[in-house]
Amino acid sequence: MNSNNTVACPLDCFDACEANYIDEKCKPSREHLITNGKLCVKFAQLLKEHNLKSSIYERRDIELTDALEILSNKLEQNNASKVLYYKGSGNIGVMQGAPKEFFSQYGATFVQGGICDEIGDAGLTQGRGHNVNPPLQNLIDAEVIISWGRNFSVTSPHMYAKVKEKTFITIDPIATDMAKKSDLHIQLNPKTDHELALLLTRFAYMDDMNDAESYVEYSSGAEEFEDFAKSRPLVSYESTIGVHLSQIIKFMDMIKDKKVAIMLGLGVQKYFEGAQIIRAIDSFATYIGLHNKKAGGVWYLSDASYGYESQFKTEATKSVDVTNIDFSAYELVFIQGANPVVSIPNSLNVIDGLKNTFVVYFGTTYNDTCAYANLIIPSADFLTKRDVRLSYGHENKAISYAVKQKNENCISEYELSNHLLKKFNYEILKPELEIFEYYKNTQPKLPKIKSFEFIEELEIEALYEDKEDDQYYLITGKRKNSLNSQFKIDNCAYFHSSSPFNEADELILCTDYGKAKFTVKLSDDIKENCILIHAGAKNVNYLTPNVSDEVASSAIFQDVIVSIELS
Ligand SMILES: Nc1nc2c(c(=O)[nH]1)N[C@H]1C(S)=C(S)[C@@H](COP(=O)(O)OP(=O)(O)OC[C@H]3O[C@@H](n4cnc5c(=O)[nH]c(N)nc54)[C@H](O)[C@@H]3O)O[C@H]1N2
Ligand SMILES: Nc1nc2c(c(=O)[nH]1)N[C@H]1C(S)=C(S)[C@@H](COP(=O)(O)OP(=O)(O)OC[C@H]3O[C@@H](n4cnc5c(=O)[nH]c(N)nc54)[C@H](O)[C@@H]3O)O[C@H]1N2
Ligand SMILES: [Mo]
Repeated sequence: MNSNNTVACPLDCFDACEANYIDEKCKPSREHLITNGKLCVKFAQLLKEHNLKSSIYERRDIELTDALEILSNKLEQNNASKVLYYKGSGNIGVMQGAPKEFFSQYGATFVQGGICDEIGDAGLTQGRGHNVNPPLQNLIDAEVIISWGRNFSVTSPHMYAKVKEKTFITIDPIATDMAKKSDLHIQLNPKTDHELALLLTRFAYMDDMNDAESYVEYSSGAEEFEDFAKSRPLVSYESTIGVHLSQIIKFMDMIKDKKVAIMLGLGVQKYFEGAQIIRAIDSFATYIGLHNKKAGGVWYLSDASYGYESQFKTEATKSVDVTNIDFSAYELVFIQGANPVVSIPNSLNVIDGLKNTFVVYFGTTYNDTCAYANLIIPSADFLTKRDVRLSYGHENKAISYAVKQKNENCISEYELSNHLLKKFNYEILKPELEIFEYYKNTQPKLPKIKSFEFIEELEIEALYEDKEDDQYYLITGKRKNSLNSQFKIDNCAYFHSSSPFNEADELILCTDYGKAKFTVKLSDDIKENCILIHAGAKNVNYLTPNVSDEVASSAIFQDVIVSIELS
């Protein structure tokens, strides 16, 4: 144990908060810039979790040493490429990377692509070479903040608290908490953000807001982008985006001559061509001169490990797209800190596969995926292991010391990895303290944008062209009191009250990829043509495509049209 008493919230969130462990209680840190003396409801839920305290083999409690023996025997007996290593984001401390080093030396198959921000990351990187946010101070110094496909006040409440007095614009099909707090809400149709970006560029051109001076030295393709934006009749935009032009005029008025920040979120990129969509938005941002300024800029889910050298050597020899894994094709599947039964697309495919392989679950709690696990190994919880939390929202990190004695039946990611590395006579990890100190003490410099390629054409299949009047767009996003599939889950499907359904109706929803039952809830926050089902809802991913996007091998949860099965 260490005399230092800070702990980092391990949850997958932009904020990356810090607490002090005093008298066996976590108190919000007052010194940590982002935490600023407050912790959120999700952190409180995390402290109330019933953590696993015993290993389980074929539904019977066993000793940890026996569980480790079963695991290493199985790994020895199997062909390495028939072993799949699957890591989720239940804890996003850097030490979660340790098992990767074992599984890569062993030669397991890894998962490629992702189910989170990867499509947007690829799009931003195509345009500007990296995906790193500007300094937090630029946000604090902005005058107008545009929350674009991001539920800013809900999914990063601490970052929001820093800037809540600013003028806000929200671009979202749902009247989210953030939209209600905004001076302007552009309630567009899903998957039309690229069209909106072009329309805004056209208005910016007409309003003399092209800030060529700011980008001319480091960019290419600005003229082509401008011509492209001007090439379409204004009226056609209005009908496809579903937004009146008067709102666009108001938008322009609100941002003209102002220091503007765009907070981009996952909403714009959960589609097959999501990378193109986000690039179109970033091109608009460049056109009006938001990059490399002293205030404002464009934020997304930043590459949190930019500028750090990975302390875990990982070289995957074989990998498979996360969106369409046939789990049954592997003899052993090792799942760490994830709940794929609920969180990855196409639950039917996932469950069928997991039933037909040997599943090892390594995590803190008994989640939905544990029902299909042959062997469960309890991971040490965040209060009992040393770690560093980097953030994808801002440049501040959070430090975690082991402030509590670990339960003797649990094992940390670092310990499990070294145990296996030794067992297989592989090279072991660097000392834990050395890795910890490296991440704690390294302070990478945030890069400027040194080159930018405007997007010059778009090839995007519109969802609105396929949708019939009695069908709906699927919106699936985060909820205030839960963290993905953890804590209090809401399994309902939300419709606008003008829909033909009644509160509490049970409906079967279908897509080209599957179907499932949901209970109806009515809310006028939902756009008439949309259904909202939260992330973590048990059945939502029965509806989603087991198809990857076009560039990042990643999940396209919202590239579907939903029909109602008539009984
Ligand atoms: N309370 C809470 N906070 C969280 C999480 C959580 O589960 N709960 N999860 C964390 C994680 S893992 C992540 S990755 C981040 C994600 O944080 P956000 O980026 O905020 O994620 P989402 O809620 O998925 O989507 C954001 C918004 O996009 C909107 N949207 C959907 N489709 C479209 C579209 O086509 N265009 C536009 N413009 N908007 C659209 C949705 O209505 C939603 O309000 O949040 C983190 N923070
Ligand atoms: N339909 C739909 N699906 C989505 C999304 C959506 O918006 N809509 N969002 C997607 C996004 S952005 C994300 S990031 C994913 C998240 O999906 P997952 O990566 O599956 O994450 P969680 O659902 O949070 O489950 C994480 C599990 O990690 C375990 N855990 C917690 N702490 C630790 C620890 O310290 N060590 C270990 N070994 N285990 C731990 C807990 O038991 C928990 O059940 O879901 C995606 N799925
Ligand atoms: Mo995520």
